Amino acid sequence: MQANFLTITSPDEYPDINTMKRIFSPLFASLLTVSCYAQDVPQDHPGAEEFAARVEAEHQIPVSEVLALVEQAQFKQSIVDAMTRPAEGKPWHEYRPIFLTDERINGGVAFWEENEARIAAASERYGVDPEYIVSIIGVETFYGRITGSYRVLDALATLAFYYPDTGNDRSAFFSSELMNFLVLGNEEGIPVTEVTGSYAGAMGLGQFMPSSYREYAVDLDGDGRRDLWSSMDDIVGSVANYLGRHGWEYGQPVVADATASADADREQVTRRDLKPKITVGDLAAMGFTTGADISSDTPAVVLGLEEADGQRLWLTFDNFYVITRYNRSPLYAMAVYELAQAIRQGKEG
Ligand SMILES: [Ca+2]
Repeated sequence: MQANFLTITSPDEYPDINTMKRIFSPLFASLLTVSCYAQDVPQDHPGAEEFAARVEAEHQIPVSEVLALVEQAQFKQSIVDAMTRPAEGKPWHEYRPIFLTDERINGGVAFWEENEARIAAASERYGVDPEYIVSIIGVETFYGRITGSYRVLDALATLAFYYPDTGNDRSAFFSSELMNFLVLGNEEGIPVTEVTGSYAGAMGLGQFMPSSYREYAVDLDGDGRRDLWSSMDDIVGSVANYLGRHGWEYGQPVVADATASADADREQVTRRDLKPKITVGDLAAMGFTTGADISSDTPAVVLGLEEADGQRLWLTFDNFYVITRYNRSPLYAMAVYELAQAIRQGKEG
């Protein structure tokens, strides 16, 4: 089309206005189409064919069907950028204020009161303290106010096929999540080219990744569908089921303040391996004690977090570890703990 335009060179060949309209209207129309709908042009992605072959082999979805969906995924630089600067990179004293706000605490009390019966039902059924169900939904999406505006298909394909070089290549994880997402679409009739979520592809009020959705989402309202976007019963039930299945123990401690003696074995202080293996009694013998009333045979970990004025120590227990199954960061789990306490206090008023 542009080549035709350039061939009009001499004045007497210059077309009249009606001819111009005939030439230009389709030209502008097509330019307009290209600029408005550029995002919908199918894209080839590196590794997409190999990925499609794996999906067919493992889940019997034909290669052609997989490729037709994956080609609709759009690479998003903003997703790569978000992945390279997660909030979990901040020190605790900067991370904490993001979540421990009056608005989020009061929002949690309101959310709990609005959903009192279903939260109580989920808490009882799955054996999870109710304030933690509320707190996780509060930290994840501010009780549904921020569920993410990225197309999940774009997020997962971008991170599966274009994972940024951060020294920790998680492309295989996102490739597996993309596979689970396509399977989820097949199994549950979720419109995979439409649904939105976080930049990492987490969905709904509880921000479930596709593999978690398939494994842990529940149909608590009994309508035959697991809907983590709009069924509040399914949402609170699924969060509770997730924690319950990962070993939550109702009414058991999550964390306790800790102090270290001058000769304490500082090697025990960690932020990485949060699975409790050493008992509170043995940790006391190594110099770490707590003022809380915790049985000496309770397994614990000594966690150190940076406050503005230096490191603060905590003992964390099995329930804290269960929260890290939702998000590996100890900052995340501590925010969930503190928000849960504040919401419970606010509710009991
Ligand atoms: Ca349902």
